[in-house]
Amino acid sequence: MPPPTVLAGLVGKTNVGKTTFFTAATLVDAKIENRPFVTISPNVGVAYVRKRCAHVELGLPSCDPKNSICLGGYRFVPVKLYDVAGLIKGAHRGRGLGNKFMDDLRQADVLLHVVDMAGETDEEGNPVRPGYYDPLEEIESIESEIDEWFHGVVSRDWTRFSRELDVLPWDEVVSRIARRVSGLSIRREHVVRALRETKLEGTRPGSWREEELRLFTKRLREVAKPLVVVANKMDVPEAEDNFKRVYGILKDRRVVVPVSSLYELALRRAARSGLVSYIPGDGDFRVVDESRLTAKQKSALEVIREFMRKHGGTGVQEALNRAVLDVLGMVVVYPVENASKLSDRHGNVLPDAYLVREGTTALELSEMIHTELAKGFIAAYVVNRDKRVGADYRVSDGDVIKIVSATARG
Ligand SMILES: Nc1nc2c(ncn2[C@@H]2O[C@H](COP(=O)(O)OP(=O)(O)O)[C@@H](O)[C@H]2O)c(=O)[nH]1
Ligand SMILES: [Mg+2]
Repeated sequence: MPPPTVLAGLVGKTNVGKTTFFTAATLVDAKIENRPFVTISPNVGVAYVRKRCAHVELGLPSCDPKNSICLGGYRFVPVKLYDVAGLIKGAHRGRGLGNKFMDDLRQADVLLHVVDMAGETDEEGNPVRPGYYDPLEEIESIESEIDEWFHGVVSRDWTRFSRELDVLPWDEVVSRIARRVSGLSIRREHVVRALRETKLEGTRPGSWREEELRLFTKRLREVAKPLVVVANKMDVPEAEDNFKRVYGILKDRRVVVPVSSLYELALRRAARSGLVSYIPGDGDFRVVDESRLTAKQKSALEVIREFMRKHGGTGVQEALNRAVLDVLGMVVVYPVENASKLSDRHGNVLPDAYLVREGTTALELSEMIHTELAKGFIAAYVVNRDKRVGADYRVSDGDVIKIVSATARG
């Protein structure tokens, strides 16, 4: 079973740019064979994290990606992106599209909270003049909405549930809690961490007061569904001051990325129609043929270039990368069958890039490649480090790995 696909959910109130971000992030101009990429359903699509491709690191001229894309020396590894229904106050009580929203949220591994940094939408998402609404308020109210929902789900019928726990050994207590929240894509290790960090480890859940239960559910939400702030609409002048202030307040506890989804969308569309050459995540782009551009297009592109110069890009790719690579701590590894050609058995060079959790072992990786391979696991050969390792080896970012197995296929 290949590694589970990471799910990132775009959350936020209405009119902040979720759909613009979603459309931009899932619009990739690349020749892809038989891949169910781009939009899976109206609000589920494939976006990518971007890493230097191993073929560049290893000094090879090119590669033959199958499960991912290589553009300009960067490997784009797919993740699933949800454009979640707009969230409004009271959604956790089923207001608006509350229930649909919460269903989408259940599955997410990480949340991209899209915020209108220009402050041109009020609490309910209605347009107002730029600078009118305080984005910090938006950040806090959406977060507490999510926390409320989460608390409601986890603490349902808690009194009865927790009494049953009190007679069990601690290990079993943790397992029962983990089982209770497994439908929210929460793993046991998340539960363990949240209990430890709230100093509730080893205590009797039946004796927790309401505030201790709240402390636990809040921490569990933060651990299992971390939020990254997408400070969107940074191209609007009023956004600048808001960003400085919000960043100053949040920087120690949140990843906050300045973004213009609008500019990224414009660039990806221009790239698709062949007007510019642009690799998502780059700090600049190139006009392919000046003579095909109208004066209006030219000046629009210049404005975008100016923005990118200031921020190092449009921020869309950066937000995805920070969420998946930094906040979730995922790494990219390249399994190969043929260690000398760095290829699969058909000679495709570096065909697959797997996005896996940091700390994944060589044995776990072999299970993701093929269960048969894992059954006969003998050792792994880390090609880029020229090192033979055992089942417990923890993979590092950029590893090219050949599994040596008694049951190897082919
Ligand atoms: N200036 C600016 N406008 C944006 C940006 N992203 C989205 N918008 C505009 O904000 C409005 C709402 O965008 P939409 O993506 O539909 O928001 P959603 O309701 O959160 O999905 C549209 O008019 C967009 O063009 C951005 O980065 N900059
Ligand atoms: Mg939308």
